[in-house]
Amino acid sequence: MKCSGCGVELQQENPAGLGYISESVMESRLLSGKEILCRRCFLMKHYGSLPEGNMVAHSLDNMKEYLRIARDVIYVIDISDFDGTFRRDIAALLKDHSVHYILNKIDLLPREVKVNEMRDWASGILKAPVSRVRPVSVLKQYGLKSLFAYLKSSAGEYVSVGVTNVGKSSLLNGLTHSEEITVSRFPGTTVEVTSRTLNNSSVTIYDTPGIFTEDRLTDLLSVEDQSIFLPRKKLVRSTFQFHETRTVFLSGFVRIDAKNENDPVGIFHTFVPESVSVHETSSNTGAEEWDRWFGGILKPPFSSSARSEYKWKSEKFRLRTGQELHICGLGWINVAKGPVTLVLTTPESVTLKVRKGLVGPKKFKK
Ligand SMILES: Nc1nc2c(ncn2[C@@H]2O[C@H](COP(=O)(O)OP(=O)(O)OP(=O)(O)O)[C@@H](O)[C@H]2O)c(=O)[nH]1
Ligand SMILES: [Mg+2]
Repeated sequence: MKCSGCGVELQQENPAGLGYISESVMESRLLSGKEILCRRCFLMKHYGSLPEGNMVAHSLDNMKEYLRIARDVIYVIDISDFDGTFRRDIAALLKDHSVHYILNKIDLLPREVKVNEMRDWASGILKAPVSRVRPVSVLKQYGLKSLFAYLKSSAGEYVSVGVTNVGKSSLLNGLTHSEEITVSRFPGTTVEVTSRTLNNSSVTIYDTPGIFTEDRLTDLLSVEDQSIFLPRKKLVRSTFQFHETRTVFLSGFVRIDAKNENDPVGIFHTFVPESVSVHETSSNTGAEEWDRWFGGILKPPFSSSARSEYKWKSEKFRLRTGQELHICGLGWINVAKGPVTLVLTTPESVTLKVRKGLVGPKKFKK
């Protein structure tokens, strides 16, 4: 028998292993007709906690296996971390597939970004027709009805893939009006492929474990910290207008030294989850102050850790009006009035990407 939350084969021998359920719990759940969940799913669903030692990291090699399941692929992307969740290495594996892109979590974007604009923007980057790019918010149940109609008209079987925490399992629950598949704020919730047939249709979708990445800022956080970090509300916009140089910290992990090249002022916005500290300070701020603030006034990290535990790099970018710099796993900087020169100091592993702005330069004046 399989766990109805994650699809793992249930077992009663090894309490530390996947699929464990004690004999007495199994009996009582069977008698009462309640869903049969493994201990891990039970704790995640009902207590929002992740039992220790139950992490399984899935890789691109695992994804190659999942892709054998169906020719039609649903690639779920988190629009609030577009460059961290739409990945060239995954895209390369999808060459022989028919790909349908889901931009999930659109509820996190600023109100000013209209759905059609983000759809056009993404379709340009993904090099896919607009019809193949479906913006949704599973949380707000936005776009699910039309997605359902679209999927019914396109194919019979889909395999849903993506990196961890983008909402793949939530999407399948949303499409089937159920809460059966385990969803959580922890990365790596799904550990086994599981499938559902959409109500009143012959469409089957396979949900797969999320691929773990190494270049998102969130990858540097503990699993607990990642769950605190995960945004539920709209990303917070902060605006910086400056004449000469300015230093801004986004969390303890990103230092931005900005230089205006414009006359008279440069303007940029930052967009980050509400749990991230945004701190503007003097450009003379030294390494000792930063060390002291790390994990204190500059969060994340939410738990105590030292800045010296990480290797750091500094990269310089010259950005024009309308361009953005995405910090994978954190958020982005939008240049409303450039050119500006930005020097970003971040942990070495974090990928930074210059892109055409999702937010147009005239959206927010200040
Ligand atoms: N804000 C917002 N959060 C969402 C949305 N959809 C899912 N989430 C949240 O994102 C987190 C991860 O959701 P899951 O469905 O478990 O993600 P997953 O891609 O299946 O993750 P793995 O199984 O770890 O690969 C949960 O906390 C969800 O509540 C959405 O539309 N908006
Ligand atoms: Mg999942």
